[in-house]
Amino acid sequence: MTALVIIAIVVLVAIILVQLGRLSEVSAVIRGEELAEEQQNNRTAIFMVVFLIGFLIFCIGSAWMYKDRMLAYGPHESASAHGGQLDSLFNTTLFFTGIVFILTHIALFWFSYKYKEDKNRIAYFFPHSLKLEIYWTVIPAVVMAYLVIQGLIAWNATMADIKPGEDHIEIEATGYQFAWDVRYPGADGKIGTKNYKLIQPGTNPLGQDWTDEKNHDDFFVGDELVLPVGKKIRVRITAKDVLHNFYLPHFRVKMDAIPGLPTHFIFTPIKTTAEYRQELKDYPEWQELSDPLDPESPQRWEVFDYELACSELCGTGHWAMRKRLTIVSQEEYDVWFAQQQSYYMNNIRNTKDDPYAGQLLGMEIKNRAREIKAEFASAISADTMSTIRLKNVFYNTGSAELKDDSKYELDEVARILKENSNVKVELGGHTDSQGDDTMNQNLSQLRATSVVNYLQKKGVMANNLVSKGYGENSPIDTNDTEEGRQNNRRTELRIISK
Ligand SMILES: [Cu+2]
Repeated sequence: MTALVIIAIVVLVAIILVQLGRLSEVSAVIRGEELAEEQQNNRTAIFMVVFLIGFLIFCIGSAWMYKDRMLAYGPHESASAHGGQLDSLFNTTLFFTGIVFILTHIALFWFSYKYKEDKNRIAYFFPHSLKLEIYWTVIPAVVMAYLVIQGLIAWNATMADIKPGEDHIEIEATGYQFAWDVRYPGADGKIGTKNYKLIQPGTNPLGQDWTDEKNHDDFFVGDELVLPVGKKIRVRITAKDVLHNFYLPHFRVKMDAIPGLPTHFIFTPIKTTAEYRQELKDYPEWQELSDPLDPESPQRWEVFDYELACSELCGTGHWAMRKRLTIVSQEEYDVWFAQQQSYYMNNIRNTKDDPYAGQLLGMEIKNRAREIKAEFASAISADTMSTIRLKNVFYNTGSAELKDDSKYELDEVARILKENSNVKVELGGHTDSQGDDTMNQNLSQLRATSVVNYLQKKGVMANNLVSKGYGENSPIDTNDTEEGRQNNRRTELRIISK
């Protein structure tokens, strides 16, 4: 509405000026051309000065009025470590160009006024001035050199790569029409290798190489990226189809994402999302309702989020390339990180695409050791004598011979028992109900014995170990389904004294 009124006023003023011009033409016929022309010149000259004053007030006033909405001012001071330097570079440039802008406009319009036509004035002949030429060459050259040098210093500081061994987190952002795939490295801190030839729409969008163990714990984030405050972040930036641009405005991070030419950007967040919101809280424009139609809605500062946007016009769905970025404390980040699920383990493991289908991974072995250790610790501290199921002890079918991959769990059990030499345990063998009862009883006893023998071989004291075959007498599940029978065929470790 206000805009319409302003446009209407401008149009009306223009019509008035045109009508005045016509009026003077008519009056010229009546009063004589010369006099009319002189009056017209005087009027135009005065308009020039009025316009100059109005224009400068408008420029400076609007900059002042909207300064809190621009990056680098008021509530939008940089949220990254390098951002302040870039902001001050922009301000220095604005300072010098601002001086030139104001002086040239004053000169342009003031001279139009001062040198309006005057019949009694003769033009001054001024062919050459060496002094002036030196001034207008040297001053801009010095200012430009200063700006370029400052720019180079800021550029080198901002673009400096991570030094070898420097603590940082590396993530990867791949742009495509119209989204970002953002990949985190998982617990090993390393992003796995990829190859475009391995891209499978749906199952392997980036072409991750599953034979590379570094890929096994990598994970993707959905609509929200989470990063810790105060930590150096290196973002590998790339694209799959056309040019995109990785843009985090509040952090002054902006880099092209180019198909086939990986780029990167390094930044250190210095304000958490919560801290940034607290800063916004003091500004009236951020105290407005987030939804003007809903008086119950929270104020704008309360729902503010940092954002990742694509700032390359990459196609019709360009606007959809947005994600939230939440900056949290290191402790909150660790909690979030621990909850993330590996893409490989959830989507690829033991499918036809898994080169390690049926084999144990180094990561899984470590996880099993960690798991049994935790179970043992809680069993020892418990008041009752608890039982731990050895989920990863396997035998050859119908035999008591241990399979090779049982050793990972048993080695860990042996290590724990040697550390806790006051603890006595019973190893119990269990079968399902299929087949002959006596045979099951014997098999379970033999299996328990072979576990005891293995543990003894690994250095556990013989009088701390008891073996017992339970046959099919202690089922923990139904024997009517294959899954139930599988649960019943098991080896258990029971603490009998401690
Ligand atoms: Cu894009």
